Amino acid sequence: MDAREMKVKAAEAALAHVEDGMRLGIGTGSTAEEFVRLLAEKVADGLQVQGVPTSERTARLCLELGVPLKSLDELPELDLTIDGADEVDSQLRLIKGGGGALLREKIVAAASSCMIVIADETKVVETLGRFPLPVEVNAFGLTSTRMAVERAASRLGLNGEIKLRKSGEDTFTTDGGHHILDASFSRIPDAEALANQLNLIPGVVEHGLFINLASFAIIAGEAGARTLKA
Ligand code: ABF
Repeated sequence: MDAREMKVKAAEAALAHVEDGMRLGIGTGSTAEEFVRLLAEKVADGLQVQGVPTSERTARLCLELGVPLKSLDELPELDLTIDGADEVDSQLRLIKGGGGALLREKIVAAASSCMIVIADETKVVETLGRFPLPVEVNAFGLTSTRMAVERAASRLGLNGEIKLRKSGEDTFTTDGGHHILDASFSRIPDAEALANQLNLIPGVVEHGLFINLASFAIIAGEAGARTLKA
């Protein structure tokens, strides 16, 4: 089974949890896009859902495929969010934000009664951190904020390159108009401690550590899709 087939398998399994009339948070990334394609087929067959997209990219795909959308202000409480991840550990702690949508993804996930993570086997790790941690920062005082992130990480014994994300020659800008620092810590043994420290830094808008947000994960591997619960 190739990577795309695994993403489809995870998306198919997640779709089984979507009930008629649900208010759905719809994630960003290639796995979430497979979910949108399958969801659109069900909508075409009569499934009634209202979707809240976590990125402009996802919104465009939903509109193209006929998935009805509302804003989070119109639907402030969601029944279920389906979203991808860059890393998942055994406690369902996630690293997200590789796609640059972490702020809206976290807001939507937090507004949802249930969050299902869909991912292929390669995303499951014993310890978070192999994937560089995205930290969304305000454009004002960028260098000061990066230095504050370095200090906070260093206090926790975490060191590694912290790079400003680029988009070609330009600095990457999120849907919210912010920038992203990608922090390569290699291993993050205490995700909660790092999350708490990052939350204290004024210029940090959000970070890609998703803790206590996922209800469970659907992980697709060679043998099919399995459920990962904390
Ligand atoms: C998104 O899914 C991001 O938070 C995360 O980076 C991405 C993973 O993308 P993919 O499913 O393409 O691996 O939610």
